[in-house]
Amino acid sequence: MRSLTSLIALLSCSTCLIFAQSTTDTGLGDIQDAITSYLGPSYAQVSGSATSDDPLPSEYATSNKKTFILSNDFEITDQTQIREYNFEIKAVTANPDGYERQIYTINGEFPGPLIECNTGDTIRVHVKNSLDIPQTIHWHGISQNGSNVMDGVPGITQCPIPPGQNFTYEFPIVQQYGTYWYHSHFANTMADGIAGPFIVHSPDDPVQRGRDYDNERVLLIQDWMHDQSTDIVAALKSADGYRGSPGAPKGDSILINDVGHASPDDPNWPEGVECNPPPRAEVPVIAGQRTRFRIINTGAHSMLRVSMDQHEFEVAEVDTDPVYGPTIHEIPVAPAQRYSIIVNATLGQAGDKFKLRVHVAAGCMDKVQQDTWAVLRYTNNNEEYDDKGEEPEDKPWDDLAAFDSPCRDLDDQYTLSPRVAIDANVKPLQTLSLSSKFGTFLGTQGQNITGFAFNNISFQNQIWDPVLPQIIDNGKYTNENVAQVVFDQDGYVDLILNNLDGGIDHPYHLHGNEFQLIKRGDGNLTVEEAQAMDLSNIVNPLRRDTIFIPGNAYAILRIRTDNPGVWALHCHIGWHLAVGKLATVIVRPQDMQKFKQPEDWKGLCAGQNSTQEGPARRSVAPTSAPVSHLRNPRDARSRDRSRKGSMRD
Ligand SMILES: [Cu+2]
Repeated sequence: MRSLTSLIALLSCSTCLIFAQSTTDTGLGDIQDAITSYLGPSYAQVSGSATSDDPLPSEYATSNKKTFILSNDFEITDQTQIREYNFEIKAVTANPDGYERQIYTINGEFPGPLIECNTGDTIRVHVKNSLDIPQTIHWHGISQNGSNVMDGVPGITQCPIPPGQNFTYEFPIVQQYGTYWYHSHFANTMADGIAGPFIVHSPDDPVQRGRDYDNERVLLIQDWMHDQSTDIVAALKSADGYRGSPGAPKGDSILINDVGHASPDDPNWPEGVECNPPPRAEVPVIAGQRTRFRIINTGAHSMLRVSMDQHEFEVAEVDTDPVYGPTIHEIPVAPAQRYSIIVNATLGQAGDKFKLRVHVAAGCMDKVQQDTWAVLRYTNNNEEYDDKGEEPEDKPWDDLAAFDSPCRDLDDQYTLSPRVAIDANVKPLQTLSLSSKFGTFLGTQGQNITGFAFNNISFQNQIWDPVLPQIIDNGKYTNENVAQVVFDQDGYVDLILNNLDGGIDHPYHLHGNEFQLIKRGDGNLTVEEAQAMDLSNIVNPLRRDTIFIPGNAYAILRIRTDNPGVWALHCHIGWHLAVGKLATVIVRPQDMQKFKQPEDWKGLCAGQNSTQEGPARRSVAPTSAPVSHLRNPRDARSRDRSRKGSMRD
């Protein structure tokens, strides 16, 4: 039996995970003309060859330029409206990096369609779940003030949408603007492709089009796996782990705007399978103009560092908050974090090209170097060129971080001052802490659970018996399947996050609230120690919703409790979330009892087994071989591939 020490050692090196299913209109108007067959005709032929013997869906993923190139025709206004979208979650086939696999998509698009709106708009998304597993969609960074029931966390704020069923998410954008995104919150199926950008404009945004920049782009970066996330999570929970480790896997490749470049030389590449990477992604800018890139790390594990050869950039937004930031050569982006950077394309003319690099920050992973690049292309009007995707000259900045240098958030290295200044100038009414670590914990059934926990409770998701309706009905939540901290005061409170894992860094995300980052420090901090500090006069601290905390370190977050609700706080490394790393921050439960419980929302739970536990848990500590239905992803894939190969010939 593996000792805890060796488990932790394995966790501090790296590993992996992945998911997929079916068609509809996107709600985005003339979107169809911009949709192109994903990765060209040589792959389209594959789509007709699938049979019931073949696990790959017959439909092929599409890619939509409008997801990445925001139109200046979008009217930024305080006139509000309802923005309506149809999302069908379905499995299709895609080859984003040379390896063809089933992925999960919204409407067959990879990435999911752009949601774009103004502050004050109401978002209405009709979701149809055409997968054979349940699903939910979470709107990352949206406060859901007054609409907690729409937060999209199965087992916390709702029962998931069962296979074949529909649910409509509807919520107003209250006083917020900036760079958001949406993704599945069911197990780690986000890692199979259910994610997309969500941009909120406002005339009040201090970073203004026309004054501070000329054009806008979305830049999505992520690590990517060749196996379905369900297979990877199942393997992580087994005695053997995934690829021999219980640790979160290193990506098989890195995608930039959902295109990557896997290598058959990778030790995990299945034998006998062809590697046919698509052309590198082209990221167009307008020559002579300033582009605001809204960078979103949609990945499941890696912190990624982004740079553009010969181009410095100004950091202008952190998560959703406009900031006065540094002008730098490279920016680290942890999973789920967002940054806006402004790049001036003054080094050439239309047709010129430069490398846009993404490097894995491997200092907090397995210390194996992993990089990729896309083409930063100067254009007149986003046109394409004959040498599309071909390698630009290699001219990296000479001060890029070493691949194995420590993983640190940008605020650990530079001052980032919110442009809308808010001082932290009151004494917090309450201070509470959540301490998280990897280990073996006691489950609700008295069983041992190996995984991650907050305050010694490893999340066991009672997926069909969510927390929120229980608090609405009873004013409190008494089950012990998920850690909770309760802030019942109306004002400002402090939450201490302690990362007790020696060798593992984590990106923590708090739903429903952005927080002021009051303090970071090494070691662990008690509530008493925090209360003894003078934390009542901090000038304009950084605000954000996702923070990267190194191992054996802490952060103090200040939260304004003006948003009653049950808010998930979890690690955004999807593989860690899937093995228990989620807690709840319950804000003013007495005021939650006024919440309305929509009939269709309650209906999602109807007829389900409320005692069943969902996928985001780690079952009894593995002491025997995995059960037979948990196929070894690699073996299964090899079989699938060989069959496919012969059909193709
Ligand atoms: Cu984590």
